[in-house]
Amino acid sequence: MDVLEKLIREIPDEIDGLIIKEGQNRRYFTNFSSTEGTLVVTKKRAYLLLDFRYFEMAKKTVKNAEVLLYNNLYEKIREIFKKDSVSNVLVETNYVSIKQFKEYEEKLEEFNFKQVSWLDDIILNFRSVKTEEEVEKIKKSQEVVDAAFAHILDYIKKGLTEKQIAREIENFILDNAQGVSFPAIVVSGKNTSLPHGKPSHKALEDGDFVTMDFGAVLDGYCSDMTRTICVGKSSDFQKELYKIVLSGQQLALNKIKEGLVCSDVDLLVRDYFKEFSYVEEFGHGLGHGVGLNIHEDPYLNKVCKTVLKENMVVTVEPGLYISSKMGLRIEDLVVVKKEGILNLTKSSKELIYV
Ligand SMILES: [Mn+2]
Repeated sequence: MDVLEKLIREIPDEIDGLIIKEGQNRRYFTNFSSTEGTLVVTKKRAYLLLDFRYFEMAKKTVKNAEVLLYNNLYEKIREIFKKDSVSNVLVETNYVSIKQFKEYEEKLEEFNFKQVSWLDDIILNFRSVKTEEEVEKIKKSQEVVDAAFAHILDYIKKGLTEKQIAREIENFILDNAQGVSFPAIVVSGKNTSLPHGKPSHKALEDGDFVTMDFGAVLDGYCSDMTRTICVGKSSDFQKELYKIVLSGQQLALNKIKEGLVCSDVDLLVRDYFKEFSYVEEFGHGLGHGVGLNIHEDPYLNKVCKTVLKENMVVTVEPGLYISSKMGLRIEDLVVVKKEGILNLTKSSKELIYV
């Protein structure tokens, strides 16, 4: 069933109308991307309100909502609400500022605006479970970053700076996708102890770990991967640390399937690292959902009690960071299935030397 149709069916009795403003939410429901727009949903149908810039294009492509051109947004919303006998309206509490909310109340005073999180919750729920088309788009997006990794292995060598490598990764992604899903992280040597360090002018030296974390946006959908490689020779300690992180990740990859609670998956890896006395060294969550946004529900962390469902797409990215010495992270992007996972990341995870 169409997601917008599904949303209309689930509107609670006491609500008659919804206003959806946030760009990715609008895109999710209508498959139409625009910087400005308003999706108005009533129990009868959905309306996408656009200005002159987008109207003609949307009219041609949007199938599941009536596309309307507006000059005065509030007048247009009033028309729709009157026609469809709306009195109680929900807006997105996550995105609507207090100022904006007051404006709705003032400009559309005959309607009753409510601030409850039902709308935000249901949108997050919907978006966390991907359709087959969405999975396909994320898969294609991930293929670009796998190719970017292969490309960077040819390029990377001692003497190049973190910034040069980050730029090379980003250029590759820009040539092969719509954009990057976040600025590429490339850190080396001591800088690898910072999970989200910024690429610097530091050049790669013998014995450095190099952690590269990057992603693409293709057809609106994000991808995300991390690999850590080694320059020259690695110490026994580096080999050992790499092995622990990799087996921690493998543990989670073997276990993840529909029905597990997110925080339990995180705990599994956390407990495994504890066996090696690493606790503080794994200071971030195990993973996060990926879709139209690079970070979205569900989160594989200590607090997320979401139960994994088939076709949720999550990263699995354990890391260990030894303060001001070194660190490493390995990240794959996977689709949750009934009996396991589909790993979208194809790049090798053996410790690669350059
Ligand atoms: Mn990630």
